[in-house]
Amino acid sequence: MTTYISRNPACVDDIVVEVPLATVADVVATCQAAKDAQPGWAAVPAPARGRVIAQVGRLFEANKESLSRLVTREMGKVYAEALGDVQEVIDTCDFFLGEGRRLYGQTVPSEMPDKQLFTFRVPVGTAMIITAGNFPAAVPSWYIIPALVTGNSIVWKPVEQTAAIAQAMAEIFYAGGVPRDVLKVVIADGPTTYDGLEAALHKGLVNKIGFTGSTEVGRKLGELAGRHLQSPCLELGGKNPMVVMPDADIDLVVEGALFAGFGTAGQRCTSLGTLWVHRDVYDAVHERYVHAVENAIVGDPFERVLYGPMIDEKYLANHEKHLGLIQDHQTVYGSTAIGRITSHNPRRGFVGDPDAGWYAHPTIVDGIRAGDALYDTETFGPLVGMGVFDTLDEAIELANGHGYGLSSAIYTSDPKAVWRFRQGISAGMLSINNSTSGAEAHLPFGGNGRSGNGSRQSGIWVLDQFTRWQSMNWDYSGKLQKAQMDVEELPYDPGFRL
Ligand code: UN1
Repeated sequence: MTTYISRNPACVDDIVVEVPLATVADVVATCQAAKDAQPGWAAVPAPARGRVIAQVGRLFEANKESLSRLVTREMGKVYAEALGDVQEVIDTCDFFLGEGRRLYGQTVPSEMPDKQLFTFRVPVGTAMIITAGNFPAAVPSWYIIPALVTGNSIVWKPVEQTAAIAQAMAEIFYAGGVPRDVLKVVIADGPTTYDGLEAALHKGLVNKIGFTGSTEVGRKLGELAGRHLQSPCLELGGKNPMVVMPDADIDLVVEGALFAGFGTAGQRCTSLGTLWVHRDVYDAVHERYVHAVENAIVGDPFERVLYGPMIDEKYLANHEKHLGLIQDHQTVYGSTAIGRITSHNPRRGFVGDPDAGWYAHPTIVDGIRAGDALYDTETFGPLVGMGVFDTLDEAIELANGHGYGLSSAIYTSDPKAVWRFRQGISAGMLSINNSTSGAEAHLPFGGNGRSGNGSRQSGIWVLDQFTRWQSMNWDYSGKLQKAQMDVEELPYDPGFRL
């Protein structure tokens, strides 16, 4: 049996868990078990399912610190952010616990007498949820919680790097009252997951795919879902722009761009991609941003640092690969070196032992232009581009031109610029005078273009991902009344004028 060893990325000798990796047959069997359990769960009255979500929320709250410590230990985000990650699960439970008492349908008038129309939300069935490692608690919960309250069963395939977090979360769900077969966790590598999912779809065991991860994998899963006439919920990459107008508050810009670019070591799908600065304030922003990044503390994620290690070796290698995209007309700032931080390639002010983990220097790449490799490549690491613009229209074009459309931001004190930006930006989410990252858990979350297929998570909007509308008409007239044909027309006078 093949196993996966999940390690602490800040101290790779610390093994967090060793888990068996599922085979294709295991994935299919897991889907079958979840499929079999779904009708029973859907038969539980929705308010009772809502109570389960309330109980789950209480348990996440009671276990917030221990789960957050595990999040920091297994995936390396700083402890304050780990607390936020878990808080987002609690917020999501708070939002959806009442949905069991709503799940509203409508009563709709019929065009004929003695007939009534209705709509109902019906669960889609069994959902396969595949999630990334950067938000190991919050992002899965955005799928799992609304899927549960609406009566679906779930097979959750977290990324292997966060296997222990997934197992701990599943135990909290079970303790909160979710039946074990209604929420199944399966740990498998990418190709096995794909093949297992393909086989499960073929057997009719999966009715919905939810995926958070790369655009490349999203495309493959989108094709697979399409072959089975399904529309997946895809939350993919981003190259999130931050536009700085000449009237921006520069202190706020620097603070926002520091968090947006380097929080979670740049491994958020909402992380800042390129900081686009108006020519009039370029030098001022550049100087202060470089100063802030150079002086930021990197290191042990349990200490007071801006960011800790990369999620694992693979993520660090990916970051190093992106450093190879830096071109001659660009200049690098932000640290004493680039690439991996080690005792031989040190970072000033580093906290902890750099050789023990997968740490990367923060890197600002100055001089980004449309057409550069770094203009339209999502880097998913501590790398922020900087570029100049002269007009807002040009900034909007630069902000949209790469085809990603997840998050975006503008810093300005001019309401006209805000509204023009809102209208022109193609991203699904925009921030005014705020970071590109840090979305709240009850607004629609999702992107367009290379960032997703337009599906939205969170809040009331995600309900459309996990339910289908069923419409019903009830004719109690005792005769066949034909729609469009047997409709009474009231007389009117078409020639009437005052
Ligand atoms: C992600 O990176 O996949 O908006 C999700 C944010 C977080 C969620 C990010 N609340 O940054």
